[in-house]
Amino acid sequence: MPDLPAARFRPWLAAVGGSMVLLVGGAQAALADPWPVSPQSNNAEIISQLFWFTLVLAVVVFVLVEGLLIYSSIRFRRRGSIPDHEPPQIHGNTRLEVMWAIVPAMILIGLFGITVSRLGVLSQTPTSGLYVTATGQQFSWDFGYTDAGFHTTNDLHIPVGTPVIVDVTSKDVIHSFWVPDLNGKIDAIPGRVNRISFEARQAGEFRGVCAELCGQGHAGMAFRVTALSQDDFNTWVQQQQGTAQPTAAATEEPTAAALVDQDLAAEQPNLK
Ligand SMILES: [Cu+2]
Repeated sequence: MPDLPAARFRPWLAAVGGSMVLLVGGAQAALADPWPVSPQSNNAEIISQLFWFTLVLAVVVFVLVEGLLIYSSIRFRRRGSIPDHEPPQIHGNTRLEVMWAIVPAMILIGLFGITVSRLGVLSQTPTSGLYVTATGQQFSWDFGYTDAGFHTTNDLHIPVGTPVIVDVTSKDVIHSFWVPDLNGKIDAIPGRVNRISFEARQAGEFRGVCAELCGQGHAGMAFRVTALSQDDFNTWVQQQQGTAQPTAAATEEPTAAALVDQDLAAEQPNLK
């Protein structure tokens, strides 16, 4: 074997090293939220179970296949010089071949069946709950609380323990409404309304994104979902409607709008 200068390997080493860094970095980014491993709703739980079931099955198959491959490569490697006679010719093993066709087929059919049955559960929308519209546009989300008569931008508040039924549409191009902790994605298509629902289990803030590349500002179409207890949600709705009664807490903590008014008054006394 001719001597290869170390310099010839350097670009390869750099490429492999760079790929490793990217892979590790990517995995870290993927492990950050949003990531469907902390389901906070009934529907997200179903998706999460399906995800883990499929992943574990895939890992078992991967380890089995790669293990056999590595074992065979080492166990049956060529030892010594090339033999001058032809190795024994094998014309297949029917039982083995039937087995390795049927077993993967059974696994895939099983996965298909489980997925379809779960999709059936996920596509059922409750008949009553809180109705909200979500309208995507380049590059923000408008949330309409039709019954309460107000809209918000990039800020969805929901009550805990109540089914939330979201009618998703778009004003311009195709977007996709996705709150990983609460449910899967659903397309926002101009001229069409797609319905999705979820029921938050506990109070908290969840990240929502547009999951369809929709233009230059696509990355900016992130929104926040805040799940509140029913009482807190009712208070928030009243605040949005501008009819909130001043409560003890509200008197102690002035709203952001009131603070801005105070600042303006301090800076420009003539305004008063
Ligand atoms: Cu979008």
